[in-house]
Amino acid sequence: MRRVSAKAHANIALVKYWGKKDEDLILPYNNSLSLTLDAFYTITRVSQAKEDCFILNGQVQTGEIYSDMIDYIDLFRKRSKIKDAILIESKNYFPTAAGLASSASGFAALATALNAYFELNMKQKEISILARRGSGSASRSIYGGLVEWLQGDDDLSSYAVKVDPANFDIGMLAVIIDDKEKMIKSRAGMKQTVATSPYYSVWVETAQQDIEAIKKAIKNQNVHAIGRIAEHSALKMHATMLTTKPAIMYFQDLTMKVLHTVYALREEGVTAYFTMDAGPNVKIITTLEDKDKIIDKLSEFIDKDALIYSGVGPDAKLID
Ligand code: 2P0
Repeated sequence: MRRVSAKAHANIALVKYWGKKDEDLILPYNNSLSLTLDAFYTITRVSQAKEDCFILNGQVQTGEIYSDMIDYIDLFRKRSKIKDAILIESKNYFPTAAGLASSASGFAALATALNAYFELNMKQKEISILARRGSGSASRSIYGGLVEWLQGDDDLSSYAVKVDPANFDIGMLAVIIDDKEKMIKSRAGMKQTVATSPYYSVWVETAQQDIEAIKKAIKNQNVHAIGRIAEHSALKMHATMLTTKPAIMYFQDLTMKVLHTVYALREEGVTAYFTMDAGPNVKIITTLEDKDKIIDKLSEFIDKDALIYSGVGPDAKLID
């Protein structure tokens, strides 16, 4: 029986993606840039089957999730001589119910596995394009280190590239404030922001400056400059969310307490900068050297299990 498995790691954007100029192809309005994380990953196995089936974290998927998955598989199957029905078994290995997005590592692992299963022989660039068709941020999880998603202007020009392997001391401390399903999913939220936020045009206009600045900071391996730019990008993205009609507000009381603790730690000379995605959880950009100082301070009011540090993760790859 034919069978392949792949592993891909999650990523957190330092310069964020928020809003699509093409919703079908998933083309973003701006380039984004992320750090791939070692501690969070997905393993996906694809095997020959009598009929298509999708099992996610042990649960057979039905309805729209299943039919969307068939459409996704067909992107690969149509290009291949192999026309097998397949079983997809995908499992997220996140240390707790992390409340972190798993669609990035999920579609990156799946695209990597489907490329091999259907013998398409695609290179990483083409795999990134097809990962993007599943979920925008998945385009970036094809690579380890620091990765830029080039927005492009059509299907073939929108893909990720590795900017830097990040062979220096940088990592992220995930602070899990709420692991429940988010209020508003990213896909619906960003659509509403593009349609109604008066700040959206400013977001698009300034994103490219952030990309240029952070690439310079990366070249200099300057974690403080990287952190400053990332924090600013996250706050700008949340400003577009807050000014969406109706408002999209992911901040909770505890979120605010964590953000102010980051400011206080920074005053004391600790390397700590925050970023946030479409949810109340905070990720703190820091170093292996300083992470314990942050954990000590945050564990005064947050459970230690909810504080997960991760270093830099590798490229998506096939595994045995
Ligand atoms: C990012 N996020 O750059 C941004 C920041 C959340 C906030 O990419 O519709 O799951 O599948 O392309 O990639 C989450 O959105 O959305 C995301 P789709 P995706 O990481």
